[in-house]
Amino acid sequence: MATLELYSKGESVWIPDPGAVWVSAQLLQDYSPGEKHLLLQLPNGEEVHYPVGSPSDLPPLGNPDILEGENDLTALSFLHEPAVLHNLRVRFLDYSSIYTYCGIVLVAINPYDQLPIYGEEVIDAYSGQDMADMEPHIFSVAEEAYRTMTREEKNQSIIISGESGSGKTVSAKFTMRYFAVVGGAAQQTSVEERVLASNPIMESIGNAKTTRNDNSSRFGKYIEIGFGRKGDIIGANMRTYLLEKSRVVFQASAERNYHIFYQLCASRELPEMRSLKLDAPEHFRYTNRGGEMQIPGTDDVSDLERTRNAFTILGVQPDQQLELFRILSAVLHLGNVNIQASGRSSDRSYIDADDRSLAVFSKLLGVEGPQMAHWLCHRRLAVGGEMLVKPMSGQQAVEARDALAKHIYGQLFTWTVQRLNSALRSQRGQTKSFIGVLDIYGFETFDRNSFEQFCINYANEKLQQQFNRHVFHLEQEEYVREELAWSRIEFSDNQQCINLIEGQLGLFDLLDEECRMPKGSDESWVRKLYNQHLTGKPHPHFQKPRMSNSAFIILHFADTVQYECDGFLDKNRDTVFEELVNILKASQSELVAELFQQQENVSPVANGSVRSGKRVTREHKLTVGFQFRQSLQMLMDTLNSTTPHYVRCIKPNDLKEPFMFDPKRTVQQLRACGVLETIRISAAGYPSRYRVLLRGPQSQEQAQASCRRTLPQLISDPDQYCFGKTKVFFRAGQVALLERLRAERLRVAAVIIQSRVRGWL
Ligand code: AD9
Ligand code: MG
Repeated sequence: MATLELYSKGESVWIPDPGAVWVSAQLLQDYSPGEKHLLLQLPNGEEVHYPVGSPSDLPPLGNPDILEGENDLTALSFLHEPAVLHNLRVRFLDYSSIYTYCGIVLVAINPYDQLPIYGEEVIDAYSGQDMADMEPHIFSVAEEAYRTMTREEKNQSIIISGESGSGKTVSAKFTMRYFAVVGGAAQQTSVEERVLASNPIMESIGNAKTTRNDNSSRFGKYIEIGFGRKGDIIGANMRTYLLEKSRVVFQASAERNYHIFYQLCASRELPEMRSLKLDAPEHFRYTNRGGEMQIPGTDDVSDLERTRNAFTILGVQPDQQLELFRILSAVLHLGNVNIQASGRSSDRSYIDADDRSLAVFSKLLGVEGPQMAHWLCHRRLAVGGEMLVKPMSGQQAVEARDALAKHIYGQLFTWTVQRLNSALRSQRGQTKSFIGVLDIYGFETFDRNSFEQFCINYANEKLQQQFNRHVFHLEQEEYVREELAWSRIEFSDNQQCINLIEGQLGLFDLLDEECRMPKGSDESWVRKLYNQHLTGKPHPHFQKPRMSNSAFIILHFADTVQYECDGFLDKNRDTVFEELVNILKASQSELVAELFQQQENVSPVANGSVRSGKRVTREHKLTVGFQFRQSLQMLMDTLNSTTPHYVRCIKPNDLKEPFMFDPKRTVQQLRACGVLETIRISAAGYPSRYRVLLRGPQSQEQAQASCRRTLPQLISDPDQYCFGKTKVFFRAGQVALLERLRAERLRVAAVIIQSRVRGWL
């Protein structure tokens, strides 16, 4: 709560507005406690009575004009949502400044416009500079990480988050380019070139057009760039998270499958591509579901050329590239295999002996067509100790075919990452330290949320916790360093919500258990969740929607999200039938055989679950959820062992319009990415610090002494400030108070000067 005396005539306050979220209004009268209204003037001149039941209803105060456009939000005297929003908007719209600090976080607003701020000369300007001396920039974060790494010989990480289309991947690429320049030899050597070449490859196989972003990354990535003793890049290694495999077989309206498929289709007339028997993407079931095959401004043919060049730079030879393309084309042909239903109640299925797509698929992968056809439509079951072969219904066979396609793609993706990693491994001795760049999906809430959103939002809870703990740690360290008479600051942790998800009898735990049950179902899992977390003492972060028995609600730090349970079990199991994989393992193609050697989620022979048609995973540790939890824990361990730097990307409008600022969308993201939470944390302590800035020949002691003398006269409540060893710490609002006094002093001085000039005094 700001000091009441600041609510005086002429001051500005922020009041809620349905369109602009917040609008500024001027106080026309002083406020005194007990009054039921504030008399305000809106920007359009209208006067309104703003109801004030009690002082806690008072609207947030505006910041002094002098702080407008500050490049660090934590320098604002009042740290609240309207102030943050206003400041970001002023910088973005009036100064075209897309970057702003918020303490240790860099906020980056997507300009949707090519800005001349990323050239090599800009990199040179930032290189070697102190972050505090430079305008906020993605390069200043990169430089800070690089300098800290060389100075302290400690690993660093740059954690980039934000919603889809906010600019994470672009930012990650800029940091990589920065390192390639500052950590490169005088002439670009093959190492930096290889590190950068990994980007187009990963984008071809892991990015796709969605309704939100024409080049949306459908996986999370953490790339560690290794540096040698002289601060030069010597290698890299990446880890990926949760590729969206469902896209391989289905795309929502106006979306596309992974870029690589369209690149291949577009290049089908090239002589070396002829054998792949490709067609236009309209003709493949796996590429035409979204209805739009072209991305304006994108040329799939030249993009494939770029992909191939990048592969070559990374040492994947053209013949091996063709092997990869063969497998990818086979996936497309697999999708066109026609499965026919038969039998009295359509409980059987078959594939025509002359199905052309099956023939091409089998030829491309070097496998037996008839075997494939048989095992796409049948399944082996153990019933009473005996092995039976059961026909599958048309629907089941289609699912089996799609599961196989997703599996092949997933294996190919993993293989490519491993292949790139071995090409990027340092050949010039030991890595001294690394800088890891994390480009990971931000918090997501859709109209319908499923397993994917659940995993993504869980990852964001973990990252937010890491962030909170780090911020607190830093704050506390500063208080200790300044020897403040203050021991610990309290902070709210999201551990409870994390426990709900990953703890014992938590959501993942019960999900894995349900997956192990032969007759497990999504509905029975969600019932167990209600039982576990609502009966007795209800979990504070868990709720059941009133109108549904097949959904659950989690109160995340960023938002409240309802998840539909439908499909959780299947997505968590993510299995394919063993017989199909065995056929691929026996492929004549070396690469195909290699891809399927290490098996993860292959269903063993099912156990009596004939009627339910469910696939069974026996090994609990192989569920997608289990693997995701594990890889995330490894990521957290890595991040915690590094010095973190944070970048929060904001998408300012949904129309991809250059320099257009939608306050509603922006506020929503500021809340979701934890920027406002950080502000809240800072505001709970001493957010404003002024170094003692006194002119004249005063010694440090004299300056401090005059501060100690003066402040009690200016600020009556001694709890509102605190003297550290080298700084004075102010509570929120106090800087505004001092600024006002200063402005008044200046006004008086100005009047005096004017009067003198005019000869009145
Ligand atoms: V997703 O979660 O992978 O769907 P990202 O990665 O957050 O998403 P991306 O980096 O791909 O978004 O940015 C989306 C688009 O915004 C880019 O293709 C550019 O057209 C645009 N963009 C983002 N950042 C900048 C920038 N600094 N300058 C200009 C930008 N354009
Ligand atoms: Mg991306």
